[in-house]
Amino acid sequence: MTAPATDQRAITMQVENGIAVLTFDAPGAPVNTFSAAAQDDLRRAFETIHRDTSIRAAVILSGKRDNFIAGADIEAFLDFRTADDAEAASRAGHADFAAIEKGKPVVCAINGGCLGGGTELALACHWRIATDSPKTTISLPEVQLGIIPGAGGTQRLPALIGLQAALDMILTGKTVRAKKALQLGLVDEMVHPSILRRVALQRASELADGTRQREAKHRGAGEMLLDENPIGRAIVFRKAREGVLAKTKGLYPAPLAALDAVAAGYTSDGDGYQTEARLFGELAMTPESQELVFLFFATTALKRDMGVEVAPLPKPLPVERLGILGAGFMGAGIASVAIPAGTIVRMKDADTARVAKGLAAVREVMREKLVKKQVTRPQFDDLLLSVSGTTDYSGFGNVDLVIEAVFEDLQVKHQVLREIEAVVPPRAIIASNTSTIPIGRIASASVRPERVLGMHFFSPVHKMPLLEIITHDGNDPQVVVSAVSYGRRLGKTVIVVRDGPGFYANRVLSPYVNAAGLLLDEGVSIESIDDALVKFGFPVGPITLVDEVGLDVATKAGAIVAEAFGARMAPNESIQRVIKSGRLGRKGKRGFYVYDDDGKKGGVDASVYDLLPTGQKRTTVPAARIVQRCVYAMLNEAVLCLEDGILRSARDGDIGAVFGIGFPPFRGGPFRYIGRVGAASVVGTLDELEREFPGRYQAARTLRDMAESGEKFYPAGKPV
Ligand code: T1G
Repeated sequence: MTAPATDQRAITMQVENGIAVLTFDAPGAPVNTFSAAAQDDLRRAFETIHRDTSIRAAVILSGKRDNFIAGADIEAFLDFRTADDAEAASRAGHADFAAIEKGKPVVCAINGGCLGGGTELALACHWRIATDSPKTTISLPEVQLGIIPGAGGTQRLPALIGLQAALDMILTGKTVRAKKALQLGLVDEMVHPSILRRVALQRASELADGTRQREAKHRGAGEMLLDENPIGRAIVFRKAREGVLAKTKGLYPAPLAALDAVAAGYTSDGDGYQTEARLFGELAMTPESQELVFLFFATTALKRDMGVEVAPLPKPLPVERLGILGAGFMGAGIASVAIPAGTIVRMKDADTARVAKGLAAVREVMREKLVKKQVTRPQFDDLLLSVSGTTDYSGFGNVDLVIEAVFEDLQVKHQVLREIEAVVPPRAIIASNTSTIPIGRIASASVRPERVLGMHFFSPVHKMPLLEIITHDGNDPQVVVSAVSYGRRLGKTVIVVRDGPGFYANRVLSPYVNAAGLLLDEGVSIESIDDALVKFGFPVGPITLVDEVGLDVATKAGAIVAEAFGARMAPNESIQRVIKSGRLGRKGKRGFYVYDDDGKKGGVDASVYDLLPTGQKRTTVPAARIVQRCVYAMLNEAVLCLEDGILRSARDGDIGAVFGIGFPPFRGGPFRYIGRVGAASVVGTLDELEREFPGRYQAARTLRDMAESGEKFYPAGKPV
């Protein structure tokens, strides 16, 4: 069946020596997905393959450079109206892949990203080949969308690679590369991309002729002992459930449902596929899944946003050489993400001891990569050769970008800015990693203020995904797009916000932390405050967060926003008193919690209560009220940031809160959460809180208008 000239089909087929070669190449799309049309193409192709006796076997491969198949078309989820709709989609997938599994031999030739339904297609095939390209990755990421594999993955993967290995992939959505996939038995061979097609056709022919059989992967005795008998499996499932609950606090239904679906596959009546389809349907309609799907589309749309409203878009300037001022925790953290991105880094600090400490911190992060086999030994050595230290400005004469991460003091920043502008090339971009000082104030000391902006990383830099880029009115758009583009090269999720005290992330975090401090002032226990917010979905509670960030940093940030926003941000007593007592938190091994010599966090340090307004006397506030007081302060401030033009869109606000300050992903972010609860209800709660805490919860005008109009921050459908 030859392809007509402008074939718009996603999957085309050609037959060579009795082998049908299916090429998946969705027209005009950067990645292949199982849209309804692509599924039809696949179904039709396999009907032909089964019917045509001259066809002995088939090969499936992708026509895309770095993508095999990215799974089901997630946009189609937006059309599911009921759980039955979604269940039907899963059943259709089951039928299609069962037809492939039961039919003539099919070889799956994987090059590039293979995710979700793409992996499930591979599992239904009879031989899997993956290329050793670094772009070739295999995963079942469905739980990250709040669903489970719905096209047989919960059934076929355990059968192929064993229960424990399968659960490890399904419950985390983790990605494996070809080498690991081969070890797991997930693929049968690994080849260089240049020979993939030839080897695939050869294998298809051998399978058809019966000269090649799949050998089941050899499994270790321990694995067999647990996987292959009901008692062993019961232990595996129990352990896995404990692990999931410990990690998710029971707030994410998908991984628990995945366990049920996998377990159903081992029951005598073998209705694993039924269970998978039913649970897939139910999960697709959960708010958790809908918010995680929102975050997927919001982050992919954000990848196209260069942060400026000018046309044509200026071309980003290259950043090959980076100068970092301050080799402390943040400076060294920035270096540790810059060198893996291929940047040559020169790091300066006041004396050799500080420089050496910074370089050692960079080495530690690289060593972690070596231990996790993310880099080879030679790559590890090369990375460390890309960073050097200095106590003067030698080596700064040809940098493209400078990021200063020096002490949070305007005078110090002005001094450093003047020094650096005297040595760097005029084209260099100068960024401040300040977390609160308005960029306009810093740039006021610059001879080239249009090239000065904020690049606010979050700690620890190599773990926190968000980068907040702060612009001031005088910025050159090319400088902004260059910083955005470089931030993405560092693997960061980048939002661009406008200048103002606390920018976005710290401005919305401050009233949240302050509310927690006011609860301490009233005698509420540290545990009940942190537990309430962790149960709401934050990774840690606000008091733990203050200890993590450092009481000095938190207090400095609090002071800047309090000066700017008055009563609404007026600081609480408790945190002030603890910092005045000299406690810094984890870094000083004394704060609200106790820390052992290695800085490992223990329980609450009861002696801290002696420093607080009510001393050892405690009062109780219901957890729901604690959440209201802290979270609603944040919600309202987020809307005020949009009103003040600090945020360019609600989308940036949601992504910034989720990826920067731990707002629960399954709640979508502050604006999504307001949308779910309803603006009228949010305003009602704010008004009630404002009556109790005058000046702290005055609802934003936008919220009042929305409460009237019923308008939402996001129209129905795909967020852009
Ligand atoms: N569905 C719809 N659109 C998708 C998509 C998908 N699965 N994957 C990518 N896109 C769009 C994306 O929105 C963007 O669009 C463009 O492709 C490029 O993406 C039955 C039910 C594949 C690693 O979770 O992780 O299978 O913004 O900018 O950085 O069990 O996209 O250009 O308009 O991200 O190179 C499981 C999700 C589905 C994979 C590529 N699959 N995708 O990253 O490009 S559920 C996933 C990704 C499932 C089965 C179940 C990444 C990528 P636009 P991009 P990239």
